[in-house]
Amino acid sequence: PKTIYLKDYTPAPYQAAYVNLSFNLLPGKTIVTSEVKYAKNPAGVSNDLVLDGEEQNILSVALNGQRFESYTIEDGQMRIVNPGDEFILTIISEIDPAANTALEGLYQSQGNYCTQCEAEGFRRITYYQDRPDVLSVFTVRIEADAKLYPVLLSNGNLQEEGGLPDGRHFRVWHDPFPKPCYLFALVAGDLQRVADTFTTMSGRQVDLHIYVRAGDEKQCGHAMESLKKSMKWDEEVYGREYQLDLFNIVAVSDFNMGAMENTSLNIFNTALVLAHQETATDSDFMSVEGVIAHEYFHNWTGNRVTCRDWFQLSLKEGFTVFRDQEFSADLNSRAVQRIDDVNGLRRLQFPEDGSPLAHSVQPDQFIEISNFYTKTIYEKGSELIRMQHTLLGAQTFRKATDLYFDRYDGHAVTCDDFVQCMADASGRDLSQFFRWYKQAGTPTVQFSSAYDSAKQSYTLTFKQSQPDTPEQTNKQPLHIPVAVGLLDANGKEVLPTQVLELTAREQTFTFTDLPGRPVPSILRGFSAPVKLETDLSDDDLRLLQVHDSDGFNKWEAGQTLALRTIERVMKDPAADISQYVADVGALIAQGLQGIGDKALLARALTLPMIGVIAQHQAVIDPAAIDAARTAIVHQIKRAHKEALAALYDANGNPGSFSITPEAMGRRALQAAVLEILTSTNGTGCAARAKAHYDAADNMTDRVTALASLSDSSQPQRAEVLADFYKRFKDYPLVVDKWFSLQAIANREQIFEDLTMLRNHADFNIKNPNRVRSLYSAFAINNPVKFHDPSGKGYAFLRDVIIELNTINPQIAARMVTPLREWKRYTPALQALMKAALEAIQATPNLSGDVFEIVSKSLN
Ligand code: BAL
Ligand code: ZN
Repeated sequence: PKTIYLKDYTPAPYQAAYVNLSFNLLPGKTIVTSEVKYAKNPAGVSNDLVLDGEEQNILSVALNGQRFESYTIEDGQMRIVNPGDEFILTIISEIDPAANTALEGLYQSQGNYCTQCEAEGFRRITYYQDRPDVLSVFTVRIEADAKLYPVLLSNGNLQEEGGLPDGRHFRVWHDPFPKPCYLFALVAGDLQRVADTFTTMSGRQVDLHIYVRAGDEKQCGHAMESLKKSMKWDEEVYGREYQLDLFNIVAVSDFNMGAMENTSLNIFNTALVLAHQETATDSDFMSVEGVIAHEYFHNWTGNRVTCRDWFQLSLKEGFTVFRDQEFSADLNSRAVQRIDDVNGLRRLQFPEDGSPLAHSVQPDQFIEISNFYTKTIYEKGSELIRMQHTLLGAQTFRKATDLYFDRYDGHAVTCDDFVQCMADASGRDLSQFFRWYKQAGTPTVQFSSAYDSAKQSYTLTFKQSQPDTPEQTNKQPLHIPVAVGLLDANGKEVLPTQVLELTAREQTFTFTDLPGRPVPSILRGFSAPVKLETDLSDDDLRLLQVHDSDGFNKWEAGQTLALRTIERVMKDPAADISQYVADVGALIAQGLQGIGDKALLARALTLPMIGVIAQHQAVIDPAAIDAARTAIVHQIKRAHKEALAALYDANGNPGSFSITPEAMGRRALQAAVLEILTSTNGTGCAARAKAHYDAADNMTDRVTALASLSDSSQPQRAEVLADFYKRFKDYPLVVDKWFSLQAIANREQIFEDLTMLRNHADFNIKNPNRVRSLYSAFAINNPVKFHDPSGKGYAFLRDVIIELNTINPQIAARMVTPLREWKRYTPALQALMKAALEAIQATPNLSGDVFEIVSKSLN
């Protein structure tokens, strides 16, 4: 496999004035005719037209209407030497969507046709310059059997439609906005349409259509509402209006990603469209809202302004994640949103940043771009945008994004161009800030404080450091915004939030006129994606946990106390943790008095996950972390059983379902309390969890009950699982949950369970959702059994990666990631993880996708 470097970028040799595509969908094959008018790009450095193409049989090539054979094909590229300044190239080829299990290009999902072209799927449809800086106007004709495929869709507006002989029909779609081919989409199928409209800020009416399989229509309401809210939010917050008269969303069951932002024809994984109280959890509802928004927001951040090359992926993804996170924060609870986003970052991105696969937000090289749809590009990328928002302030940031859209609408640009707009609009020098894009690894910020009572002044000293990462050492200091507030000894805020800017390795800030030693609230709202090393005492943290006006830091103080307690118990299982247990009791008491937000209390009562705790360990031993964590939960239960039961009862189901933040907060609080109450897995626990299940009128409560039973050996576990399957066996997304809830069980029989699930009639290796529901759930969310000392967990994952390597290389490569941090584990686990990676590496015909992840992991 070949490495591609950012430094080698040169503009495309040819521009495409228009692209006319014609698809004839036939049984067993699809004939694709592509007619493209090319013109030499004045900025190009070569005279050769080089077209990417894979997995297709060329039937004919014509240049300006004349049969043409003077081309070469080598390594997936067609080369035509010096074809002229302007010409029309027509290529007719044959592809086989039914045989396409990689789910890239044109493929079939449950009989319907759909496409996935980002990043490099278009080359599996026709020969083309498959790169994002070639923008063109697409016209697409689709012809198919009218009965089997009544719905024929592509990007843009419907131009023509009609019947044809032999029960066939056709439609022609035209997208007037030039776009890169990765945004091309086609759908042909037997689908039902749910329709609504949105009136834009300039008064234009846009038709909104969601297409799903018959029977799923009643699960589309939430997605439609989310779409309308997204369109309005983008107008209000960014001044961005939708440009076409139609916006389509199509839901498909077989999809590698969550969703795809193809211009005016978003294609979604059903998991991120369908939502109904009986089949979707609160977290599913939130994901649907967030991802509908994310894909819609791409219309401006990604589509209207696109990426010059794939090294700039975070230009659109980081910015769009930031936009969807802020949208969700505005619609729901800002503090809860931030806590959940940061938890995700710490659990999934920080490990990536500390692994052999660490890469910068604007990487310098890759082998397979599909491996770079990572937490770093997306989530850390979003943090980079957030920091610029913090540094500039909301108003100037908006001025800068206006400038960005004005300057680059219709262009393919770079992360550097984006930051330059921030600099130009604010008049600030952001060259040091740009290091965030180039330096991989999670920085550490240490702080210490000193109070001078004579001078009534207080100093905060910060030191920043950057870890070495593959091919990057001796890194430069970063420009880090640290939001700080100060509280007095009674918890009263004496200094509201200020943003301190760290630019040197060590920096001191002085605050004056403080009659007493203050307690600092540092990194409010998690203002930078760093590991903060705090010298605050437990008493200071307790004060922040009760009084901080910043919701995130209030929670963070409690998590830091929990981490300290876990570390204490890991060192000494008999350690006295009564103070911590009493603190939790105070939180429960507050909850019983109805003080505070229930969603925040739920999060405060949840100890850090094993993956987050692991980030603080020099050598990771998941079983040891789990033992300490569980021992603490047991102590909390023992000390506060009655109060917890009362808190559980006080937050019972009121009988009318809604997804307001209050209702979700109540369910989350009951779930957090139930988790503690059922942690000992005895007969009383099982009875309590079963009662929760029996009383449930929604999927959130059912999943809460099942999660509480999953580690249990009591008979209720099997009863509830059987009932759940029987009720929902016709709902694939719920059957996914049934697989996951068993895969995450930390119980002795897990390996027999996994074998049973793998051999279950409902398991389907070709369906990414099902594969993830079993294998990712196990490898990511069952850390104790995945890292079982027998090595059985690693072997289970290894075998599916080898099997998927030829079926769906993208998904296979994704499955390797839980093994990549092998060097951080105990020597015995390291050896087993390494052996699993080596066995994968030794597989014949290893795909480029898997090769890249495995070989970098082993480096
Ligand atoms: N562009 C790939 C899917 C997404 O990030 O929206
Ligand atoms: Zn995206």
